[in-house]
Amino acid sequence: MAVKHLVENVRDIALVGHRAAGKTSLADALLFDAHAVDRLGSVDDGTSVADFDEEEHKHHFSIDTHVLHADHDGKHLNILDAPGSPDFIGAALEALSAVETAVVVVSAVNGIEMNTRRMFQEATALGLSRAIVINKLDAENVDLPALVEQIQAAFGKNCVLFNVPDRTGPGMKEVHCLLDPRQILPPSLPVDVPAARSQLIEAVVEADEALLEKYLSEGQVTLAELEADITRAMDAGTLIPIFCASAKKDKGVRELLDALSRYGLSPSFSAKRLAGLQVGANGSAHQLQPTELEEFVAQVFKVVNDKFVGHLSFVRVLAGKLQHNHNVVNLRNGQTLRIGHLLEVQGKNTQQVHEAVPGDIVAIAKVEGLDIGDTIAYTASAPKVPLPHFPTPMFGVAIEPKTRGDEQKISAGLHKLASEDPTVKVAHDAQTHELVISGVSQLHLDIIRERLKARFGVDVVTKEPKIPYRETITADGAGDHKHKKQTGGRGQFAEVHLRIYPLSRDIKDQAQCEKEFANKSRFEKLRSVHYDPTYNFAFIDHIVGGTIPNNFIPAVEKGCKEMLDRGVLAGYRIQDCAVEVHFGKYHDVDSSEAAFKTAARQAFKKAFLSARPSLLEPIVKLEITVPTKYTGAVLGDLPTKRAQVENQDSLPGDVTVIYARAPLSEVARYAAQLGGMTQGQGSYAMELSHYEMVPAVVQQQIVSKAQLKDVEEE
Ligand SMILES: Nc1nc2c(ncn2[C@@H]2O[C@H](COP(=O)(O)OP(=O)(O)OP(=O)(O)O)[C@@H](O)[C@H]2O)c(=O)[nH]1
Ligand SMILES: [Mg+2]
Repeated sequence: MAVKHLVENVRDIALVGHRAAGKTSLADALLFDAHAVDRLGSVDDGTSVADFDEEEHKHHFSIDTHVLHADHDGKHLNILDAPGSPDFIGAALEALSAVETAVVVVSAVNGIEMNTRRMFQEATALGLSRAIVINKLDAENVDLPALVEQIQAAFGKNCVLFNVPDRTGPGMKEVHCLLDPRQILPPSLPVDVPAARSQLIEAVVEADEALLEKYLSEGQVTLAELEADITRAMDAGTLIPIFCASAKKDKGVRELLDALSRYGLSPSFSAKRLAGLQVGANGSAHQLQPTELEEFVAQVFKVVNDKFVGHLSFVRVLAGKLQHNHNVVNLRNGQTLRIGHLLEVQGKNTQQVHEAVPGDIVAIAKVEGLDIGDTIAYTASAPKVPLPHFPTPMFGVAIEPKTRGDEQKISAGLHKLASEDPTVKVAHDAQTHELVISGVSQLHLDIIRERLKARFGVDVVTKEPKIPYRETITADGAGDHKHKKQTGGRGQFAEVHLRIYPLSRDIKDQAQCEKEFANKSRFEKLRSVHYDPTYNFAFIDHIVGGTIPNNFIPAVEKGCKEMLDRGVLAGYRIQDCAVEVHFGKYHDVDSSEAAFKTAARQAFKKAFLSARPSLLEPIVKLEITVPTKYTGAVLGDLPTKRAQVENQDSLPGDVTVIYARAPLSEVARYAAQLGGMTQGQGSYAMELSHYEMVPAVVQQQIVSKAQLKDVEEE
């Protein structure tokens, strides 16, 4: 049973950055140097403690955020190793939502990359303290001063070297700390030591007015004075220390561990994050504090459904103490949940603990009903922690089982996988009857598919999801049908005559429909009207003289409504029309409900086709955010997608937002195209705006494709 720690001795750290910068290698080295493991794990030979998952071994990249911990120098470090591929951004954002410090790992070989920037910005937006690790300094041809310059240009002058390697390249042996103003360092170091040291000192003293004044007037400060102010400077963001390392060669790792333990922010600094969360009754209400004595509040930041350990919900305790064998309330739905086992997690290994204090990151075992972002507490009146922000997935594919009968398993598996990843959404499209899964990218969904197979044993085929077109008419029309069959015994007979009219989209309910459309001035002998808002459809009974007996009228209406879902032109849902039944014939013996339904369906088809039918397509609103230098390229490309640009805005940091509307069919794969145009730096949000008529040429293509399919199916 692990020992309990004091809040001020906890350090919560997320390792983030671009793909393959060496975050997982660094995590393994940190564990090794802290003696949390006996052997230095390696991503290359599959012995990493962090990347233990089957798919991670196969692909050689991280997919999930892995939870690790180590004790060092009297401190308890929770280390969250996040994936660096933008495809798994959801997992990286989960990690950031649970920590005080983001360690942004940069590859010395590649410098700043797309996701380095994104992660740095996300950490800044969350108000986290940030540090940078330049990793892979053992590689050939590394230019350290140029890297530092690049980092400062991108993230600010407050990014300063904290230590320096004796040399870069395969011969790298150690790193030297720049902090002590009086320490004399070897002259051969690969940077300008006095200049780097001044930058470091200035960044530290800037957070402390008295010390800054002393430094400006006397020109020097002591090591003790600097050390006393580092944490404050990291909290204020005046200091973003850059550490030098080679994770693979285990160089600079011990020094990083020392610095994070000694100067890193403890959970006591999470007060900012708790701002505005009130506890207690009105009179005595106070701000939630990150202390053990406070009311207990924790937030779920990661969920796993493991084959072996079962369901695990990872929580970050924000205030108070979480104890095992207690009930908690899920503040999202008021549900009471029994917490049995609490686990401290080291990669795939777990160890039971009795309790957790603010800053602790533990997993709750085998409790269903907790989603990412949920707040749990002992009392239902506790404050709800705001939900972390995750991007809305826009890359969709339709999923079908390879083996018939697997539908149930697929749906259950996908919902489990979606519960683990806030950037996966699963939806059953009622209109197209497809199971559509949306994610960040093709790779992201490929991994989901692999996991579906590995964990739930189901194979699926994917295809582009259908665009939910709709059908309507643009003119009045008419159609009739005589259904007559004589096959031995009792025959079938029904004849139905219909007229069809476009119905204005402004009509919203039965009363309005009666007032503005289905009234006696238009239909002289009107008997009844049934309005259906789902389809903006009206069924009008205008039968005179009982040519269709009253008891068969509902069958006529049913027949027409069946066609609304089936569609006539190309199999899409019909909307905005009214049907009038005005004449028919029946047979005393052979007429039946079924016969009238069939006759009505056929009459409806004919009437619909005579009324200049048209396809409607969904138009989406797009909000596209790009670095300003790509604005021209994006604006030039939009018209090729039948898009209309409506507005454009400049944001701080040389970013432009473009507002446009475009047909969904043209931008269903926009993620990849925008990525290509902006070197992966563009993003967009998309939502439904309205339905519009499809251009005639496009309509022809869709209709002829649908007819081909009809023939095949017959
Ligand atoms: N030369 C050298 N290679 C390294 C170092 N650190 C990691 N690597 C190699 O870089 C590759 C990627 O390392 P990972 O640790 O998986 O990188 P990561 O940042 O975790 O990657 P993702 O999680 O997929 O974003 C592996 O082949 C490592 O062996 C280093 O310090 N020097
Ligand atoms: Mg990794």
